[in-house]
Amino acid sequence: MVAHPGQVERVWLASRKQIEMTLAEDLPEGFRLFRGALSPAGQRALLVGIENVMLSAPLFQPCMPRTGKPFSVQMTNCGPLGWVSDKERGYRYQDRHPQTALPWPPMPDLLLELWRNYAKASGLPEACLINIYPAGARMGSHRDMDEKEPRAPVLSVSLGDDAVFHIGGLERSDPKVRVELRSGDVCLLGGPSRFAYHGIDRILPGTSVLIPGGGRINLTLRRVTAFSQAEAQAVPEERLPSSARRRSRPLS
Ligand SMILES: O=C(O)CCC(=O)C(=O)O
Repeated sequence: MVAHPGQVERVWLASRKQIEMTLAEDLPEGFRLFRGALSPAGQRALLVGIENVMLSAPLFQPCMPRTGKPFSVQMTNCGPLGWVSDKERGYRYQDRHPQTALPWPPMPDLLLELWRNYAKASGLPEACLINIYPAGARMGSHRDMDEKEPRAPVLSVSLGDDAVFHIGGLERSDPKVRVELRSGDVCLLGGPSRFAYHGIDRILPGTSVLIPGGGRINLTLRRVTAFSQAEAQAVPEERLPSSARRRSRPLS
């Protein structure tokens, strides 16, 4: 049977009732974890979409600015912009793949659907950074600071093996909370947690059979440029810093 788009969507996205939403009190404000947001069929469909992206935007090995030390993850991107890093020019977004010089391929529709469902942000994401973690890879604690729109959250989707993720505060020395991210989980760094330190301590090999050969893929959807005036008007009240909250009537 060929499903029409509405049916496909219901199969791919777990229903709200199936999602175990973690709202533990010790999670930083604004950080949300939606366990199992993507059904097993949705995970397989997304994996196929990402494999297609990698055919036209091959994986590359980013390097630290200045030292040139290679990351332990490989990366690629989809969407209008992609995040890259190299020794000479450092962290940045650009509209071309660093090796092929071709534009990044478009984001699979399913990612945009997840953004609409969970980010609850105005505007669209402009970059999806794809991180590939073999067993033994990690990502050091860092803040996502290269984007120009603080009102947009970062939405993260996990596929494959479980990972130990940590998130802290705005200072590197702030206490950290650790959560296991599993295949199909979606999490959101928004509000006060948008610029919190976070990273991946380790991958737990053999915990998923989704990716042939094992390993983990993480996708982060990001808004890179500042909202247009119309997009800014549509930002939900809770995403505004308190100084910018709208008033119901103008002050006289
Ligand atoms: O792999 C993850 O879950 C985190 C990825 C991350 O921190 C990033 O891409 O900035």
